[in-house]
Amino acid sequence: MQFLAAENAPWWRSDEVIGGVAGAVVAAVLTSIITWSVTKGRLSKENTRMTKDLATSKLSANRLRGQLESSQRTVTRLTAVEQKYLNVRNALTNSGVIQHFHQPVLLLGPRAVGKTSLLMQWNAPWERTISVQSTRTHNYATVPVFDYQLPYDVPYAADPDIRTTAYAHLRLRVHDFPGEVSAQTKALEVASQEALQLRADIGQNLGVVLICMFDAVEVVDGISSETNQYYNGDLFQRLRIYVGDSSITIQRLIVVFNKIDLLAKRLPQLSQPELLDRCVTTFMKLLEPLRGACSAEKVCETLTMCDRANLMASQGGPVVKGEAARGMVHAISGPAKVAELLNGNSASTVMSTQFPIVPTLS
Ligand SMILES: Nc1nc2c(ncn2[C@@H]2O[C@H](COP(=O)(O)OP(=O)(O)OP(=O)(O)O)[C@@H](O)[C@H]2O)c(=O)[nH]1
Ligand SMILES: [Mg+2]
Repeated sequence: MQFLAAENAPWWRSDEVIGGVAGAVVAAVLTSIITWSVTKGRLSKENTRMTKDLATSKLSANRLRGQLESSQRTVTRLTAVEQKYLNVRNALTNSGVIQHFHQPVLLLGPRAVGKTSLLMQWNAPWERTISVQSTRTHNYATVPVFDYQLPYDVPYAADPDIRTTAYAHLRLRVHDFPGEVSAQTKALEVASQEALQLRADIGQNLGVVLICMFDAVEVVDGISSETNQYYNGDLFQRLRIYVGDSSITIQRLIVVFNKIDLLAKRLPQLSQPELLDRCVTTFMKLLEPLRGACSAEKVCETLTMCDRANLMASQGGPVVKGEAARGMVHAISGPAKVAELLNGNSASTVMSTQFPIVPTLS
């Protein structure tokens, strides 16, 4: 059976149908055009935005690439620096540091008793050609006592993260003065400065070492007026006061009777202990001004021969040096080191019995 429209045309050829289809097509086309147009506009905007974004991203990528390259260069440089630092660190760790400890020593005594000769025995014992001249101004020399490795590591000063081996170098700083009374002001000044320095450096109540020298021949010839004036000079009076107010501490008083060779020639019948006794008896009263400045156990005495013209016969220099170093070795290295290094190398202590034990100030 067939559906026929009016005038016998097929149903799909009827005007109504055609019109409806056309309308629908036109509507669809229009819709598509509008949709396309709207979409195109949006896409175009989107495209513009994305193009911008892309450009921005490219810029950003370029910047990041630049930063990456710069960082890579930095990393390369820092890797080299790190390697250098590790090398330096290794070198410093293995190098060790030296801690210097100085014991101040003051050589005191009138003209020509042999102060400079004693110092030269310590400072340049191999030098036989230097003739000793009268000292014109204060000077000092550093005399090594001994060096050793400390039993602990210490932080390196330049970088405390680095710990390294420490070596202690113990030395005497020996001050030599002219033997005139006028040089005593300088000696007192040096004693005060050294006392301060010692407290700052070592922090213990160490003090200065005084070496009071005498010309032993005065046992026979009588005490000279120069010797009398020197030991009754301002220095010894003032030292008592400074010790009293704790500005200066005397670590050790070493009394040295020098030129024992000449005294022995004058008194050939006496043995060395007898010569020493004669010296003690003769010179003891000259140390009267130091009574109260120094307690008995700090006093010792010895005979010496320091003539450089006869070095082979020299005597007593190492004993004086050992006594001067004793307090510092004890404080820094301990009593065992004192026993190891200084036993059998000590001065006698006859005079100490004549010093008051408790310091007194008038
Ligand atoms: N025979 C002998 N002569 C000595 C001895 N010690 C020093 N002398 C000599 O004594 C003289 C004076 O010695 P110095 O060491 O200059 O004495 P000083 O105490 O430094 O003298 P000043 O610097 O003037 O205060 C020098 O000619 C030394 O060679 C000694 O033990 N025996
Ligand atoms: Mg001198």
